[in-house]
Amino acid sequence: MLPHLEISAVQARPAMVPLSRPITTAKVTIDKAPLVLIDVKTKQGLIGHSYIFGYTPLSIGPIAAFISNLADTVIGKPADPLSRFAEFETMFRLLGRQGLVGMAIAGLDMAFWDIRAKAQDMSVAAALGGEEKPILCYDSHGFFDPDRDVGDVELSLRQGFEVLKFKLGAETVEDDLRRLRAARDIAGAKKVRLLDYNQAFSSTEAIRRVRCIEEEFALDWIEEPVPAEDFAGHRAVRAAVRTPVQTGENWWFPEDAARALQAEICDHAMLDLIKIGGVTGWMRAAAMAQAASVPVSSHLFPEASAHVLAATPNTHLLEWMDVTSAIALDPYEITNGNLMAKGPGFGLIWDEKAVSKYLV
Ligand code: SMN
Ligand code: MG
Repeated sequence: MLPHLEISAVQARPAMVPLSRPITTAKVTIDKAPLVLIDVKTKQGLIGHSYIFGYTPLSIGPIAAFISNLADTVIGKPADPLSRFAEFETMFRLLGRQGLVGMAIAGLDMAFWDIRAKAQDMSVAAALGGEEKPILCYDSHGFFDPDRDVGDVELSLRQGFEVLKFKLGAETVEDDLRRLRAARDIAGAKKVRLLDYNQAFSSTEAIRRVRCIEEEFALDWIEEPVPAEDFAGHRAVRAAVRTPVQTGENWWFPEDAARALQAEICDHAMLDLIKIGGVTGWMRAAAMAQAASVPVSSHLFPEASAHVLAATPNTHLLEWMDVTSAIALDPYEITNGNLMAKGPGFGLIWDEKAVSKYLV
């Protein structure tokens, strides 16, 4: 029986953390990572660490404040992820767990799993019954600009990535093709394998664009060609093009995964730990994907994703995007295009000296 891991304190700190590479889509540029750092302490002295990526500086203050409100509902209770997850589900049945509410719940769930694994002196991967093994990654590039981003692609090659993703959605498909060709000239056709439209188009325009691109590029997936909630649009694209359709980074909790998989909107699924409901949500959604024979990849959160993908039977790819190296002691590093889970817990330790520079 695990020692009764009573939660004694919860800390949520908003921070704007420098990125080694800005995140660019056709519409927005994120040059600093808007994060909420979560630390859950237990009476027995363990500390669970996790973080939330908030997409915009506007979100991190409210998320941190909401987590502080949630703290009052868990202090004095055991850091048992499944019990706390069920309690939050009941607590927010009327309000709903989408948006900042869901992100806060997921962030706490991940900190609880970090504690549970540390209490057994294990990694989260091992605590889930998985093996700490190298997970094949792809390097997630942005809206490639040949005049700005050549060095980023060359670094990917030096790091041993075999798979690269680029975000597209320029004004014209000709401009998309120009960008892709420039990336292929550097990396070679075999490595330019994934495209992300970030929900940019109607199904008609997405079909037109993908049909143009797949004439010249053999892709493993085209991601979010239409708005995430447009299931009919995803299905229409999937039926009209040869390239597999990828989506899922905007599925809220396993219930959204169930609806999307039942509607057969995609060939692949990519789960976002903070939107799918943390580790608890991930394990449930990944099981549904396996039952539907849909391969599972991760979105963001590479550190924790290396752990859950090690316990996911139909693992496909881990999205590499360096978000925490500026604030982590012993940051995760890519080895020959792969990433390996390390413990104890998620193997995430904050460099408090660095963190203090970026708190907002
Ligand atoms: C993405 C969008 C915005 C921020 C981070 C990542 C993108 C992806 O959808 O799949 O990497
Ligand atoms: Mg995406």
